[in-house]
Amino acid sequence: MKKAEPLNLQREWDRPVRAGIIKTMATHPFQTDDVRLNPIKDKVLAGQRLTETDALTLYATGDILAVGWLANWVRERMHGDTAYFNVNRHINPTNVCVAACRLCAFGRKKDAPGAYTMALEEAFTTAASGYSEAITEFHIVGGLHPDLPFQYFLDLVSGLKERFPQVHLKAFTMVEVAYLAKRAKLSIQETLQQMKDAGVDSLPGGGAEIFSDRVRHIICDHKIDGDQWLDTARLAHQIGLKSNATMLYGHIENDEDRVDHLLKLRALQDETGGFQTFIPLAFHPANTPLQHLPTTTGMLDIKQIAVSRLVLDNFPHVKSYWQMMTPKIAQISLRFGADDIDGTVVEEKIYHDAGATTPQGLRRQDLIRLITEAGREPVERDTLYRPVTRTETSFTVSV
Ligand code: V47
Repeated sequence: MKKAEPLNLQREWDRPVRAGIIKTMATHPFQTDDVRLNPIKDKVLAGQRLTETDALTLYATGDILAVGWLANWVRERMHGDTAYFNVNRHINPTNVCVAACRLCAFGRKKDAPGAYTMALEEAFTTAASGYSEAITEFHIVGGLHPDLPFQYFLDLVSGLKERFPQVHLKAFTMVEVAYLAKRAKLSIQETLQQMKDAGVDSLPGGGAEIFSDRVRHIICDHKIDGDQWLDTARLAHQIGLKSNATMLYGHIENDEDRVDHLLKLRALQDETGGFQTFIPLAFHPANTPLQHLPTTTGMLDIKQIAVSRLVLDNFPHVKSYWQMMTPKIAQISLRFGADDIDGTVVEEKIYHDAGATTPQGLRRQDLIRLITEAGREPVERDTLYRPVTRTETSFTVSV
């Protein structure tokens, strides 16, 4: 009797990705039957800047593979096969917020059920609870609390710095900065300087939403407007704080609004060079006043990543944030323009309140697997994109 073949119990993802299994798109010739894309291809390959009309064409075309080919070409020229991730924890000190944005399911009025504000000690304990993973970044954002004094936020930052000196503090959106400045009766510049002095190392990209006044009036009426967001970012960059930038898409905006947003960010980046990463955020409508809207589709998510990479030629990084995009779309995005999928995150709240079905955190090895199976080389980074090398118990950052 023929002996049975031994069962291969090795899981698919434990096998090494064989070189050449996944051919980079760049090894295939560019092809499209959409003639409008040919002049755009010529510009991209010549390293020329795309115009507003080009960007609108990229949104309008149905040829996602051609747009993806171009974005991938740029991405590989900038980063080769490297795909970044980091080990971070989100801390949301309060969900109490006066803004009542229609886009948001996270914010609560002060006395509403579910409203919370962490005492400082509670925030420090929360920070410490994920620390076993040797976190390199705390991402700290929260609501616009009507009573918490500016000093609370300074003490939060300095207390975290004191307890976790090697962790980068990426804290407070431009919207929070502007609100705290108003409440503390300080200039934006002074507010940013005091935050920096207390230990803020850089700023996250949130609150940008969509700069268009028409859309902003509907989705986040009481937030600072687009120009104020950009002015605050400019001031942060001028005092040496790097920041990220986001764009919330997939609600009531149109292609023109998205292009306007990208071009405004590109213009500011020409001026300051202070942006590190652009992160398109797919709108999650559940539990928001806009919950009648459909969620984004995979095609739009992928296209948004690709168009961002092509238009934002002066942004070093485009992140496909797996919490928003799902791990599957984030992984595919690594071949459509993205070079980063963000981090372990640990305890994401903002999109989970808005119905996100993704896990609230992933482990290092999960991120590495996603990247490796996309045929990319995982590189753990710190917030400033310096490679992180780990041993069992510690990590070092290459400078
Ligand atoms: O500004 C709020 C968005 C942002 C919803 O800088 C929503 O590295 C979708 O900016 N559906 C905060 N989005 C998150 C953010 C971020 C995330 C990850 C990394 C970085 C970074 C920044 O989340 C808000 C808003 O645009 N948001 N509600 C919602 N229902």
